[in-house]
Parts: sequence; C-alpha cells; structure tokens
Amino acid sequence: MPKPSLLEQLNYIAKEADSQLESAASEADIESWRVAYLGRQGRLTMLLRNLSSLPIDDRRVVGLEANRVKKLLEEKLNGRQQALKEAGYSRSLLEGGIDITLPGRPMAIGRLHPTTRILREILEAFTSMGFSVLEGPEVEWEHYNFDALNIPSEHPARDMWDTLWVDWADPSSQERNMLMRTHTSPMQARVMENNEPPIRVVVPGKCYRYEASDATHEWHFYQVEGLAVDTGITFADLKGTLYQFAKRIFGQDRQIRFRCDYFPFVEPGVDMSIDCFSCNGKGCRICKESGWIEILGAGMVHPNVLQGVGYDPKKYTGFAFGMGPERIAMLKYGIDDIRHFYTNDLRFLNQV
Ligand code: FA5
Repeated sequence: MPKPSLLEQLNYIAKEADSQLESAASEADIESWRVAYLGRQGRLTMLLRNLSSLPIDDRRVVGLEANRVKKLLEEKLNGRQQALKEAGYSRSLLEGGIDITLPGRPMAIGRLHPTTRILREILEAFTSMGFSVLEGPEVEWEHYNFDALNIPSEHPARDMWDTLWVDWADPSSQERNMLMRTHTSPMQARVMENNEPPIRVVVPGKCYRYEASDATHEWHFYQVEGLAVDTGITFADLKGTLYQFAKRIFGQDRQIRFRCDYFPFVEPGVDMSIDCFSCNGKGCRICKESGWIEILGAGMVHPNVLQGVGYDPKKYTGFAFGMGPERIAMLKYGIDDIRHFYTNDLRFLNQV
C-alpha cells in the first residue's frame, strides 16, 4: 500500500490548486498560479521529484495519480486562460474597442465603366498610329457646333442634330448662342484655329441631343472625333487609318466598306461599315442579316471648313471621322440596349 500521506498530499494540492485557479482574475494571477503548482519549483513538480524515494510498487501508484493530477491541472489552466481572454474581448467590445476576432470586411474593388473601357481601347488604337488625344467644351458656341462646320443657320442639315440650347444673357449684347454640343466635330475648328498643320488628333467627349431615348439612342452619349490635316492627305489615308482601327477593335480579319453619306463639313462624306465579326458577313441577328455593321461617319474635310479657320485648301487637305463608343461597345460585347450604360444598375456594371 502506498504511504497514505503522499496520496493525501496529492489530493490536497489538487483541491487547493483548483480553488486558487478559480479566483485568479488576471493573466498575472494565472502565471503566478502556474509557477506555484506546475513550475520547476512548483508544488506538484517537487512532489513528483520525491517519487524516486518510494518503494517501486508505491512509486507506480503514486506516479500514475500524480500524472493524472498534473494533466488535469494543465487542462484547467488552459481553460481558465481561454475564459479570461474571452472575458477581455467582451469587455473591450462593450467599451467600444475593436473586435479583432471578426473576419475582415472584404474591400469593394472598383471597376472601369464600360464606356471608359471602350474609350481607352479606341484611343489606344489611334495613339498607336501617332494621333494625340485632346478634349473640348461640352457647352459650346453655336458658331463651332454649326457655322464653322459649314452649317449656317437655316441650313436644312441642322435638323440632323436636335439641339439643346442654353439660355444665357450675353453681357456684350452681341448675339451669340450657346448650346450643349451635339457632336464632337466643333473641336475640328477649335483645333485648327489654334494649331498649324500637320494635325493628327482624336477627341473623346460627351454629346447631347434633344431626342427620345430608345435601345440605340440616348439623349447624352459619347463620341470620338478624329482629324488629320496636312499637305497631300488623301482618301486613301482615311481608309488605311480606319481599316487599322477596325482590325484592332474588332479583329484582324475585318473587311471594311464605305458608302456615300452626307455631312456638310466633309466632301466626299461616307459612312464606314465592317463585315459582321459575329457571322463573318454571312448575315445574322447582330448585323440584321445584312453582313455589314455601320460604325462611323467620315470624310475629307470640306474646303469651306479649312478656309474658315484660315487654312489654304489648295495647300492642305485632311480627313475627319466621328463614332459613337457606346454603339461600338454594344456591338463588341453584345449589349442589347444603350440605356444600360447610364442607369447605374450594378447588375450590368459588375459584369465588366
Ligand atoms: C456626327 O455626329 C458627325 N459629327 C460624325 C462625323 C464626324 C462625320 C466627322 C464626318 C466627319 P452622327 O450624327 O451620325 O454623325 O453621329 C456619329 C455617331 O454618334 C453615330 O454613328 C452613333 O454611333 C453616335 N450617335 C449618334 N446619335 C446617338 C445617340 N442618340 N445615342 C447614341 N449614340 C449616338
């Protein structure tokens, strides 16, 4: 039989340690408790050290019991540490502290608007061919939007651009009308007035028209204008430039087609179509079974426009073009309604 005093001592230590641990109220208390019972000089450790002085049979029985008590105390120590930690979190939460156990909030990552994306693609296509990018005013003088573009008042072509006029009083009482630009073409005259050829610019910007919106028309939308003026520029330059552009945006195999169109500020005026990138010209829903998709208006800068900005039309020639980036994005990404662009529906915008 083991000496009762040793086993009794063990039991006594276990009970005492238990109650002391219950009353430990801080991490420091817990640490002193650990040192007092389980540390190298701790009571339980010292007791275990005395085991070797016992007869072999007693040693086994007391040894087993001592290890059981040690394990139990270690478990209680862990439990108490955890409980104290949790109480600390709750307290700091109640006091308005930060709950560092909560998972982090995911950051909402912004995306580029579909218009911004297609604008960047379009502009890159032209800057890679040596064009510079320029911007101009959205609120414009009637002069630049119409007169400087060979569209005097009463010209029937003004009906092509339903205009939002701006009410304002001219302090100099000269009659000058202001409007929301209906296209980016006014920048043609502004650029030429302030620069000498050679000119090669693209102008992205917002335009406004007084018209009802439908699946392919908005009352405000973007355009990208292009203008190149120099000596010896021909229609072949226009074709080559726009061909490169179409291949870059819609694929290397694209074919282009020009047909006569009328814009008072170009002569000849054309519209440009590409063969349908979806059906390769065979005819499908996207190209309305025609095999061709119209993407922009263009032409050789009209001599009257050149003359209006003080250029000699016998010396200089140029080409200009204008396109709608939303319509290009609709074709490229299969978007069926232009109104999706500016109604801010995140289900649409998040797809980009
Ligand atoms: C013009 O605005 C001319 N300034 C283009 C031009 C420039 C011709 C230089 C020749 C030389 P048009 O009205 O067709 O042309 O508009 C050009 C493009 O703008 C259209 O092909 C279309 O893509 C886009 N666009 C026109 N109206 C709208 C609208 N209401 N909503 C969305 N896009 C439009």
